[in-house]
Amino acid sequence: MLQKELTELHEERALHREGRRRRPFRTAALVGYTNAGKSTLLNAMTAGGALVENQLFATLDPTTRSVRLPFGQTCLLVDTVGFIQKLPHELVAAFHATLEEVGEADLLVHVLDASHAGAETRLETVHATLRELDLGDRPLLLAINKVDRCSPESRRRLQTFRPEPYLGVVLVSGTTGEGLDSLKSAIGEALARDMLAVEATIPYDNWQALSRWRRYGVVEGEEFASDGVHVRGRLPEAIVKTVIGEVGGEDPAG
Ligand SMILES: Nc1nc2c(ncn2[C@@H]2O[C@H](COP(=O)(O)OP(=O)(O)OP(=O)(O)O)[C@@H](O)[C@H]2O)c(=O)[nH]1
Ligand SMILES: [Mg+2]
Repeated sequence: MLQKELTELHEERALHREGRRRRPFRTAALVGYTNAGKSTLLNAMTAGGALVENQLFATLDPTTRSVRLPFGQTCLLVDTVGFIQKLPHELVAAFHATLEEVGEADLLVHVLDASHAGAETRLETVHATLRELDLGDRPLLLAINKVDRCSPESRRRLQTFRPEPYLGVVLVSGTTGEGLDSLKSAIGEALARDMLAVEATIPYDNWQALSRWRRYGVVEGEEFASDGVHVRGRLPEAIVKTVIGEVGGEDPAG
């Protein structure tokens, strides 16, 4: 019976992964302790209206918003319920909804409260939680939040903080807006890592292809030639064909 359950679980995960690959938009989930400032950051980055409150578990339902990244790429940003070591019983259901969202994410952005005394212990707890949830190998960025409350010394110390296994560390403040552009760039770069490198010539009468490329992928260079726009960049595998068609595209990555 256990073997059967394991197999089913495995198949389910594979389906989820496949689903992730087929969606054109990439998804990044904000994870971390309660009160770290996840909802504040989501609001600041998307100018939306996610609930922000200085209370335990202000976020009970995951909230998703779209955000424009540098180079015009769009991604979905998911707000989640904060992780803590021992979850009150009545919040388990809310936590499960969050876990489903987190499980679907292409990238996790761990939001850490720099002004909290036990920040390093919390970093470890979140890692342990992610490992328990089988999310230990998901690409990770660290957003060190509330740096507006840090002393110049601790800022300097944090600037050289490069813990494993993060792809990048960004110092941010959801309230002052500091570092948000850097965070967006870091998210864009991390999300483009598993896209395919593509070069194509897009005829001038197919402007939709170019706008789709900008929306779902990354345009790294474009040149206006007589036969169309020569574009170089990256695209999610799932939409290479719909964007550049069967003809005119090359895939240098193979
Ligand atoms: N000084 C300062 N305060 C911040 C910053 N970001 C968030 N806060 C404050 O921290 C408190 C918690 O912020 P939230 O965004 O609700 O935290 P959260 O991580 O979403 O919390 P949960 O939804 O409970 O998991 C609020 O009072 C915010 O105003 C920041 O960059 N600097
Ligand atoms: Mg919140």
